[in-house]
Amino acid sequence: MEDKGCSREEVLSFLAGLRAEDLHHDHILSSMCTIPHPIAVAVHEMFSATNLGDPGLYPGTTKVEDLLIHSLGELMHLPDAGGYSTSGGTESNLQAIRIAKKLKPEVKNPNIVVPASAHFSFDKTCDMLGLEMRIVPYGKNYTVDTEKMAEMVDKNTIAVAAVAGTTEYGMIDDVPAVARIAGEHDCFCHVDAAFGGFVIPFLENPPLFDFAVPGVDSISLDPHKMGLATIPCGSLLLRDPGVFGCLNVDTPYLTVKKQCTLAGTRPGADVAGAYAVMKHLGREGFRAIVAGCMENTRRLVDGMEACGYHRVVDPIMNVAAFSGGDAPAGWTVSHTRAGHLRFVIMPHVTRDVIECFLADVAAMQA
Ligand code: 0PR
Repeated sequence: MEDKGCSREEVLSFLAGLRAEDLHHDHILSSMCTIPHPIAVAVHEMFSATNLGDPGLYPGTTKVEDLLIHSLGELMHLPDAGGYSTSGGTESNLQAIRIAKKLKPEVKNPNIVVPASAHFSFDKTCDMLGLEMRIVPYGKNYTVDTEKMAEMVDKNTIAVAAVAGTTEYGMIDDVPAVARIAGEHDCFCHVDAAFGGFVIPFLENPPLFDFAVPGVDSISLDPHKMGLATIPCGSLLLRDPGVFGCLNVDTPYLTVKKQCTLAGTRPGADVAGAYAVMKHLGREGFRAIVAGCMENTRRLVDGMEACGYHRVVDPIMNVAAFSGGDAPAGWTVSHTRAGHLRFVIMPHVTRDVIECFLADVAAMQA
């Protein structure tokens, strides 16, 4: 930091230059984040000075968090679910598994059993909590093989997880079967719907994946992905709100005396923005957005197959993966661990963007 500051114009212009080096959203075809809804941006600014870590100072913002959690609970078929807003799916998954561990203090060598699709946040979680991570291979359609999962669970298993909207292929595990396994072994059942939570409820014939499934204990659900909120808004929802108490630490000098969250200081800005988007769009608005993303996903699949690529699975969400070639230069597309070309058709990936991309694919092959 210099001794003497710069003018506002100078600072803004310097930073605008660096921001201009970022890739443009209309060429990013593999991100699970998107351009936030304008109402989220406006509300983010309105709440920029708020800290949910000391709720007594911000009773209004705390009510907004409660409203957001209630809306998310409703979306997951349990309006009375407990929850709090996290810094994204990683924190939600970590906290869910921390709870599972606290609930089984008698297990000396704990393990968790997760699908091969599990996001790398589970690796971090196991490292931090000293857990063995047992990875269940894929069954059909890149979903977890639940028969194998049942064989891998034992008396030291503290939790099993299912993914509803896998990061690489957008698939949905058989959550009722995973919850049954958890029930039979008396362990915790966590559903990672960080991405799918804002997609699956708005599909035409959604499978059961949330608290409507008996035995699901917790859900990760990220407004900062398909919820069009500002980064880093995530959430962890619990069927039994009282269970959060097992994470409590004493916070004697704050306005509340106990805290179960991972972060101390927590933003209210993204949280209020997330609630604003849900209130503004309603289910109808989200249905329209998801329908648009699905239509664009189908167009991409048809266009890619016309160019000789092959879909790896039939997309059921707005994620598509292909074998048979690479992407043309200038586009950001990622690869799955198995080497498939992977697309996430977020709202910023419009029909025009897809047509432009497909034209480049055709030109590359000509
Ligand atoms: N669970 C699932 C199913 C996820 O897909 C992700 C992230 C997480 C948990 C972790 O969420 P946070 O990143 O919020 O902690 N999935 C994306 C991924 O790893 C995140 C992402 C988004 C990565 C945009 C890159 C990017 O440009 O691909």
